[in-house]
Amino acid sequence: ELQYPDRLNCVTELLDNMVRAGHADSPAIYGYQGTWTYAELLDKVDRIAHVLREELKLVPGNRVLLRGANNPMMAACFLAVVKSGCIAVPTMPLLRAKELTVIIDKAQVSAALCAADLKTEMEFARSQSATLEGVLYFNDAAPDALEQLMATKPAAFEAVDTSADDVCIIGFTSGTTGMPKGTMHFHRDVMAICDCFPRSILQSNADDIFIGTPPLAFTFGLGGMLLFPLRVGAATVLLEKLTPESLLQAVQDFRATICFTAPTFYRQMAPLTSKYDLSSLQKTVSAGEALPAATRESWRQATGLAMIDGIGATEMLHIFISAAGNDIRSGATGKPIPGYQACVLDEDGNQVPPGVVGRLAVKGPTGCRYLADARQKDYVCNGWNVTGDAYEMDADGYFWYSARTDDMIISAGYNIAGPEVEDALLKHPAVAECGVVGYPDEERGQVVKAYVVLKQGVEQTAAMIKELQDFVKQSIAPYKYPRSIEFRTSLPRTEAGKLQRYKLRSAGLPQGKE
Ligand code: 3UK
Repeated sequence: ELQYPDRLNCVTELLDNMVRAGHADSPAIYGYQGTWTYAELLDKVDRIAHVLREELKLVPGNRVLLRGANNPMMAACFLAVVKSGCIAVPTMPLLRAKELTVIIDKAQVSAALCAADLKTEMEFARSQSATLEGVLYFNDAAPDALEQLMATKPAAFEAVDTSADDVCIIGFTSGTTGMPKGTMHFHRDVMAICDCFPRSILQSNADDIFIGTPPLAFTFGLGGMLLFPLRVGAATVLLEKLTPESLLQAVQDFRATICFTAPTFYRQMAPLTSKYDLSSLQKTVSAGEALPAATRESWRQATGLAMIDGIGATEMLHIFISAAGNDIRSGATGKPIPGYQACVLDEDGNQVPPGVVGRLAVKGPTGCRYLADARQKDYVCNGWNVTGDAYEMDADGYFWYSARTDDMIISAGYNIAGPEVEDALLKHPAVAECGVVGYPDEERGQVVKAYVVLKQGVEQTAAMIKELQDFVKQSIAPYKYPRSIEFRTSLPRTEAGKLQRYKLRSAGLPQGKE
């Protein structure tokens, strides 16, 4: 059981106490512009906290929108907001004004800290909002920029004495359908995620150097790229706009030891690894979507590393099922990490026996609290968080991913999980990426349709379609093979690297069909 004091500000624990505990001169944040030690990070955070209180007139409980790519100032702003007892509302850099407006309204945001390169959309959103007043820009040389105001403030700020169960983050889900949902998390939850996955699965320590792609606005990135390293006195490398090549280069340049990214990035990096010195790398974490066995295998062949897969969700703040080392079973996500429980439920909410596919439900130190959203009752039932994923548990307690429940393909009465077909296709040497969805069909209801990106130099021919279909029939039950295959040069993905299946489903449909 994780125990935290009733009065708790997570930034005191993650930053002030680490400086006090001897990490003042340890590197906290690396980048190509330079390094910030823990003491330097604390200095910035305290000055920003003064700006929030004295210039923006914020009081504890106010919601503060955060916008920016992964960079040191973005991290400092997040920590300052939470240290001053306010609630951080981080937003994905690519969101447009319309989506921002929805979030600002929903979270009743009163101020924003925004990277200067995202000013246009920010100003537009501000003009639409009744609640948002103060906006300050950082990474900016203008005389009214955050940096200039910080320079006038003292580098000492006493953390606001928050309760362990005061909300400190409202994380928004990317929500492909309907309104984005805000998920509320407490100071206690921040500590809990730092003390679960990193301790039992990663076993990270002060010598680690974290690196990766997930934005700090995505709780996968907020944990992996900022909170987890701070908790143990380690360093994080914060870089914007990473490509598979530049991430590998950065692993080499900063001698990173732990990498966080999505399966598609690992697939793209695997064929390039021989050009870089990756000898520093010890652990690689994959999350955001299912890790196909083919990707796990190609990564192992390229680097010798056993990928750590983990399923997390914005609702749960971070990863709750995972496995590392000898506990890894290729194809399975893993077991509930210590502190969490998981089970599989049927449509009526009853537990199903091992080997039966149903809805994944989890329970633990973190959980779902939607901000003013009727969908809360669908996500939390009898104390269990029901994630919307179809999973199966085996007799040894391992959890095997099947598909998102709303992505299951039903063809001629069969339930077919797109990711299983994707995994089969990815084992073919000509396939770089693929996405498998259901396509409406008069006779079968739906047919399995695959969108395939071929590796460079492979020709898009009818013979290749036939070859891929035969290949799938040989590796999984033949009725699952894609009756239709369409070649693409890329697939639609979110900023976090998740395949946008709804876009594939509506691609090529007659107008107005979905
Ligand atoms: C899917 C996975 C299979 C699954 C997230 C780590 O992805 C994160 O949060 P989101 O709210 O999406 C949650 C949904 O994504 N998913 C995530 N990881 C896996 N499916 N295998 C996986 N390893 O459908 C889940 O319900 O965007 C991931 C940490 C924090 C996060 N917020």
